[in-house]
Amino acid sequence: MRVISSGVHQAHHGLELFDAKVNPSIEGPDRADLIGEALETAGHRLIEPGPVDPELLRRVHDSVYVDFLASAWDRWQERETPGPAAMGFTWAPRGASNRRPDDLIGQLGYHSFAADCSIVAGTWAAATSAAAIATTAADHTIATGETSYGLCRPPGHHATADQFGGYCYLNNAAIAAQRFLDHGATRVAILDVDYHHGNGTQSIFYDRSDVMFVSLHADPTFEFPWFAGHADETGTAAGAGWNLNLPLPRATDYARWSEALETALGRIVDAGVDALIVSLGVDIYADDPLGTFGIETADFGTMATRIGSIGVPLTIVQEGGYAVAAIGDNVAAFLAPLTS
Ligand code: SP5
Ligand code: ZN
Repeated sequence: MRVISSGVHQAHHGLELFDAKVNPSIEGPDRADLIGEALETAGHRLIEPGPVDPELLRRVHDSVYVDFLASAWDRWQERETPGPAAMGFTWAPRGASNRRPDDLIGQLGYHSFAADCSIVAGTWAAATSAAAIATTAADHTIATGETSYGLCRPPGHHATADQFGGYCYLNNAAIAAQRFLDHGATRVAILDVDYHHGNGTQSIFYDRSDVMFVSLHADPTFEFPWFAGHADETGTAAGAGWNLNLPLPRATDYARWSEALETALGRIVDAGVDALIVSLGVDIYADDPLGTFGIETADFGTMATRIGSIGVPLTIVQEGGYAVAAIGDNVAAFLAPLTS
C-alpha cells in the first residue's frame, strides 16, 4: 500500500455561501492534515507526488477551463476592490445560450455550478497538487499492481470537464482513470462511495464505455448536487449502460449500504475491468455534519475488505468527509485491510 500526499493544499481554504451567509468552507486544510497524521500513526509513510502532467489535465478537462482556473485569482486581483474570494454569482437559465462571457464575473458563473465553492490565492496550486497526487497514485498501481491511496485535497468528483463546484476544481478520480487508459488499460471502473453523487465524474465519462462510473450516494431528491445522481441516468451513445447510480435514502446504515455495494461490485466484476478507482468520501460516516447516513468507523474496514476481494488493481483517491474528529480514523480503517 502506497500513500501519496503533499502539504501544498494548506494554502487553499475557500469561502462557502450557505443560509445567505458566507463562511470559511467546511472543506478546510485540517481535513487532509488530520488524515495524514492518522495514517502516519497507523504506520503508513507519506510519499510526495511527482509533477502535475498538464497534458493529462487537458485530456480530462476543457483547455479553456484549465486556463481559466490557472489565471482566475490573478484576474480577480486586478479588480478595483477584489473581495476575499472569487465566486460564481449568475448561472445559465435553462435553455440559455452556451456562449462564454468575456468578463471574469460572467466566466465565474460559466465555469461553476454551486456557491459552496470559491477560488482563493492557493486554489490553483492545491488543485494541481491534488491532480498530481492522483496521477502519482495511479502510476504506482500501474507499475506494481499494488494498491495506492492519493490524499487528494481539494476533492474532485463534483468537477466536470469545465465547471467547479462542491469544493472540487479538477476531477482527481477522472484524471487517475485517464492515466490507466493512457498506460494500456482497456476499461476501468470508478466506484464512488462519497455521500454525495459524483456528478462531475459521471458527466466526464457519460458518453464513454472505457470508464464505467458506479456511485452509491444520497438520493438527489433530498441532497446536493441536486441535479444528477438518479437511477435512470445510465449513460448515452457509446456510454449507454456504463453508468450506474444507486441513490439511497436518508439514514442509510451499513446493512442497507452494503446491499447496494454488492450490486455495484457485481456490475464491476461483470464488466471485467483492468483497474478500479475508488472515490473515497468518508462523509457517509454517522457523525458527518453534511451527511445523514449511519456508517460507523469499523464499517469502513468491512467495505474495503469486500472491495479488495474482487482482486482488481486498486487506486483510491480522497473525496469528502467533514467529521474532522474521526476523519483520520475513518480513512485509516478503510486502508487497513488493503495491505498489498
Ligand atoms: C466533495 C464533497 O463532499 N462535496 C460536498 C459539497 C456539498 N456542499 C454543499 C453543502 C451545503 C451544506 N453546508 C452546510 C454548512 C453548515 N455550516
Ligand atoms: Zn461528499
